[in-house]
Amino acid sequence: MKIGLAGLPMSGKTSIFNMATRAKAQTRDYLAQTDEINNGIIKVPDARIDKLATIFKPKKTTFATVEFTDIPGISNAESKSASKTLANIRSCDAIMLVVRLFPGEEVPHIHNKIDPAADLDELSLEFIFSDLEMIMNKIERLNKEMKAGKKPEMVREMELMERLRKTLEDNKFISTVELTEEEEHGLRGFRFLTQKPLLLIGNCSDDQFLSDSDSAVQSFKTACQERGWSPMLISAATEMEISALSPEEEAIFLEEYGIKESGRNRLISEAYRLLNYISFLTVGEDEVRAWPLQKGTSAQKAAGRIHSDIERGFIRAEVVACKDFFEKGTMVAVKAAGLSRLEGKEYIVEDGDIINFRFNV
Ligand SMILES: Nc1nc2c(ncn2[C@@H]2O[C@H](COP(=O)(O)OP(=O)(O)OP(=O)(O)O)[C@@H](O)[C@H]2O)c(=O)[nH]1
Ligand SMILES: [Mg+2]
Repeated sequence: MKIGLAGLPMSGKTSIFNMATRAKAQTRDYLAQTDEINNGIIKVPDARIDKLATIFKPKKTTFATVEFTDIPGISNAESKSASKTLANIRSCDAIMLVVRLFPGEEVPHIHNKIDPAADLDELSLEFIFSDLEMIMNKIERLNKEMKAGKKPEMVREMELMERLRKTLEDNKFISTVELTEEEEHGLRGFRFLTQKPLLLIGNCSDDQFLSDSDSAVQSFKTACQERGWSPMLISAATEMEISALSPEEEAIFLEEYGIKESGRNRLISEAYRLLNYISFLTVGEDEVRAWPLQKGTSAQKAAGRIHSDIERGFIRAEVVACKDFFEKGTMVAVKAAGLSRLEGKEYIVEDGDIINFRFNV
């Protein structure tokens, strides 16, 4: 799963990328607009895995991972680099849109002032236009095909495309359209920008982070609310410094400043939630591991995440909720208490299930 950091130029995307991945990618200075895309893979912090590793003392401990990609700013729809940027965003599974809230005259800005609501209008228009263009092309192709011979599925598809067109022309995102499972499936190939899971990051100063009454913060939150998007505040400059510390130093720093959770951890867990992901766990002497999985996945499909042989030869899944395991302390005690379940292939895996697959190949 890949999460794209997108937004207007100079909003702090690369700073947030550095904070999330502990990387040291070049942030923007006045002179250089970098066209570079930064990619980084980060492990998803998981206290359950830490705990299981101390119990099983495995040779290897593996956390779930999320891939972040930092995309240069969208400047304007006319330029070539803008369409390249939008294509890069299209290839992501979810978008984190970075909006600048922090003040500072010295940094050039698209409206020459800090105006999160206007930034959001501009970004959403770029996305809407880009999707609309794809839909218009599709409608044109369908019209041609229908002239050559009208088939019922073409009529259905045309009806859907017209519905999406109307939505976008009304300035709304495709994610607001109710789709049947079949329609949803049919649209997957388009990778519409306005259909992707979306998280709004307000990049603010330390003062703004602590003050709810700041006007930029207010305007950002209201604009998100109006559109039904979830907002999150991060002070990228400070968090980038925090993430350059060693984990021990970081813990001391956070404690000293009374910060409950680092921005990096908040960002990663939000990313997980945004993608509707859970983790199932496997344990043993060789490896303790978290496996990311879309919520609602069956046990047999989950087995396929480990190996296609296990999916194919699936017999049963032996499932123990890790909460029960931590309470009882050992697998023997869990079984004695009747808390180990044998589940079939249709069983829907839950977050924190410790699973041992029985299979036959
Ligand atoms: N004061 C302050 N400055 C910041 C903050 N975040 C980023 N900056 C500064 O803003 C400038 C742009 O930051 P970047 O992270 O490079 O922004 P970007 O969105 O990646 O920019 P492009 O890739 O060029 O679109 C840099 O000079 C940063 O140091 C912040 O939270 N506070
Ligand atoms: Mg950048």
